[in-house]
Amino acid sequence: MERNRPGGGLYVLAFSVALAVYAGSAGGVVLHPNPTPGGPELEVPAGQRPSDDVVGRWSSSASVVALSPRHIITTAHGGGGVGSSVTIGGQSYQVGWYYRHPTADLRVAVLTDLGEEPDLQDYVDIYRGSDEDTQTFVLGGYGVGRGDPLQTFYNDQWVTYGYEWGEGGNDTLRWGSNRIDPSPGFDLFAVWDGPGIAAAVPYEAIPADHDSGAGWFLDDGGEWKLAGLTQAVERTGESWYRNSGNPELPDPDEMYAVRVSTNAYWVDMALDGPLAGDFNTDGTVNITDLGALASNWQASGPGVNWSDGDVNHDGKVNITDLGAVASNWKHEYAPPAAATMGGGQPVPEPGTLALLAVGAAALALRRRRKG
Ligand SMILES: [Ca+2]
Ligand SMILES: [Ca+2]
Ligand SMILES: [Ca+2]
Repeated sequence: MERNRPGGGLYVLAFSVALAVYAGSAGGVVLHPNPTPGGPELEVPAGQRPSDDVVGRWSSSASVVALSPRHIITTAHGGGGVGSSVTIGGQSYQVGWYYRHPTADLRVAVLTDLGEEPDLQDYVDIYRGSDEDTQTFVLGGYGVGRGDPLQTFYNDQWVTYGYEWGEGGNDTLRWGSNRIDPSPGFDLFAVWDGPGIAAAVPYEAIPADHDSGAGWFLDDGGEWKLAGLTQAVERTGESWYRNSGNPELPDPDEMYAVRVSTNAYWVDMALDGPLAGDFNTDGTVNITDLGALASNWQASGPGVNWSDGDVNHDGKVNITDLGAVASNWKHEYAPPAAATMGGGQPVPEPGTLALLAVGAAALALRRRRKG
């Protein structure tokens, strides 16, 4: 069967203002309905899933997962900048700044508060194993959830082959489940099987709009760990589990998540804080970072981010930030554990000399970009 692949027509669960303003409050991931008329929603029960306070939402766009008292992680494509709001654990915070992964669809944001420091009580560690495939995971997200059934007339009766997405915004958290299927060459992968299919798990679910950045959690010896972040689904606006032309045939929609375990080093670095001046968070302070700073030289405003060259988070890119680049010039990030094992820190270069060299290079870069 011909399948779409990420980057080749898959629907990325992106920011959607239009959906956010609709009335109504369907929510969360798309779950199959209870076959008992009037029965409760078939949602993963409390006690078999992480705490509700672990998953939040980034303004009216994506879902997020808490990793520390003040750090959240989500996909990079989900939208929302510095100063936008994140609601998690029953509280709203501001995004102070965020770190964007140099290649993967990931970013870690640091929350700030207008009054006291954020102190999230519930958060999870990341999954560090490489045995995700075939494991059953729990999926939590603030997506739009299930809407009306999609039906086709077949063998003298109406048969449901899928569901439209709901029309709510991202105001409701819902918990589903699924099984990770092996998919060589891709990150985490699963399909939305129909009820009664042998491969289906209890509370079989698929993400919908606003579930970008929603967590795929694995039970790691009794502790919930973050294994993936929802990135894309096969179809937009609706989810299928049977073939629309012949509903006797299963046709489960695909879903994808960014794998966290293979990016563990980067996530740890983002939580620890990258080197001052490492604006693209690749672990080194070099000409690429200087270029980022140079192209935003003297920029100021509430939306200025770390990636723009703002080391000290004052909303300005200026000589203070350039000084940090100079002090760490050509330095490489070392995890805290390595530093205490006698690895030592790189010897700083003579500050003034480096600052002069870096400053001259910044100006040269800037002139070249202008010209
Ligand atoms: Ca499945
Ligand atoms: Ca860098
Ligand atoms: Ca600054």
